[in-house]
Amino acid sequence: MKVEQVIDNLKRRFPNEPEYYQAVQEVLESIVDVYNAHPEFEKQNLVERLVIPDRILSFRVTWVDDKGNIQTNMGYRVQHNNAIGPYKGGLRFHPSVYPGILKFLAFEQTFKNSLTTLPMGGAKGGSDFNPKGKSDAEVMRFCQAFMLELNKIVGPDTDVPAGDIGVGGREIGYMYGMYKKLRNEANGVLTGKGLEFGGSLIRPEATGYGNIYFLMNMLKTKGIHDLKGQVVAISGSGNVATYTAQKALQLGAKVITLSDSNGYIYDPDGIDEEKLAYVFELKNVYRGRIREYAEKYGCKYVEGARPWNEKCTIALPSATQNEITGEDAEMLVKNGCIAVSEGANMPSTPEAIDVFLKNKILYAPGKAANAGGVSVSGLEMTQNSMRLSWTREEVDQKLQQIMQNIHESCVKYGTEADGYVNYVKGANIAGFMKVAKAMMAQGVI
Ligand code: NDP
Ligand code: 2IT
Repeated sequence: MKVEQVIDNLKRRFPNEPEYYQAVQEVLESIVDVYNAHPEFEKQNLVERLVIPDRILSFRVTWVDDKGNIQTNMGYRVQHNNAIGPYKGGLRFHPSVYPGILKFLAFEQTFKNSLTTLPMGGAKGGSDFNPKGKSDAEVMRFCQAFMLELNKIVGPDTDVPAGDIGVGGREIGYMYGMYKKLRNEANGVLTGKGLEFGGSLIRPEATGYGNIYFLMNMLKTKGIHDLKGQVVAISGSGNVATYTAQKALQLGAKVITLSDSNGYIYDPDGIDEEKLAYVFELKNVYRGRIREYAEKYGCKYVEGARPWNEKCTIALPSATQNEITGEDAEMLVKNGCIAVSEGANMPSTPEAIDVFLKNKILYAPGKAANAGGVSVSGLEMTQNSMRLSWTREEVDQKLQQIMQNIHESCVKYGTEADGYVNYVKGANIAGFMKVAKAMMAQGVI
């Protein structure tokens, strides 16, 4: 395999999809030596079969807004790879959604899901629908119209979507209702469902909690066993960011920042339990902006910027892709940051990753660190199949064990000659090997 050649072919076949090339390039650069050490992989052209999605469904979504106007959006589902289990991955509703974003996310998801130890393939979907400023009724009508098409290719043993940016419990509920209406089947076709109808305890918390569990595993390798004295910068203020903050607080950290797409707040006193409860309400009930936190608590708000210039010892990017540039990374390291653990998918640019690795800080890529979310989705699928539900403690215990296992896989495949653990390499090789072996065993399909 020649990485440049594979990327050039992708660029020719799928023009103007930079995030997709970026994700593929990072993985291929990590696995190229292992791949080339297995001539049977090249003989089966495994690499092309692995980087190109199995199939992509695109569709028009038509819905009626509150004023009676007829609106259209694009909807997509990218089914990337099902070598190790049913397609699995979230749905993103955001104006920036286009096939290149979903292809990068579905590609990443395949390796992430492989790392979880659970039998799940990789997929991603979504729409360029913008939920901001829409009424509940508009969101419901959009979700119903979206499921009218999506239902044709999903199913509990085929493809199991969940949430991502712009898709949380409310949207999953509306989509699940429509799926049942269309198919007359009550099953585990979606994860992240409400607790009353098959959802798993800890699923809302899982990505954030899982990221902190992964971080603790990394810190343990440096003899650090809690977060007392650590100053934590978090970006985002949605599902992942808020539960990350909650678990970090429980372990004694001082959390100083949160953000949204308009700007970030810096609270030098730390965001405590009470202030965090306000953020949950602000985000989930009023669907407000993080600026309102600064107004309520009288702290600094910086419009149009990300939090990475603030001095911290741990950074947990939890908003979106490419939100940490090379310059941001330099600043983080200069300010004494010892660990970066990614709640978001691909939040660090390639330049930022280089800075973290060169400075040999603890750096966990999203496909390892944020795998807790999809892991508990996998546990939700298991509970649905068995038609029972586990307690909070049981699910949390399983989540902790999975994050520990992922950490061990990264250490196994990512430890370098000088003892430094390159978690990027570790996660990519571990994730790849399982998918590759499954594909080889199943023939040319
Ligand atoms: P939410 O929609 O709940 O929250 C997203 C947060 O990120 C919001 O604060 C949002 O601000 C901000 N954000 C979104 N897009 C941008 C942007 N382009 N620039 C700046 N800020 C932005 O989503 P989640 O918390 O679920 O997802 C956050 C990240 O975590 C994503 O990368 C997602 O792929 C990843 N992830 C999510 C998992 C899950 O289980 N939900 C699992 C694993 C990873 P605003 O309100 O202004 O848009
Ligand atoms: O990026 C992700 O792992 C998710 N958005 C969660 C996917 C899932 O199926 O729970």
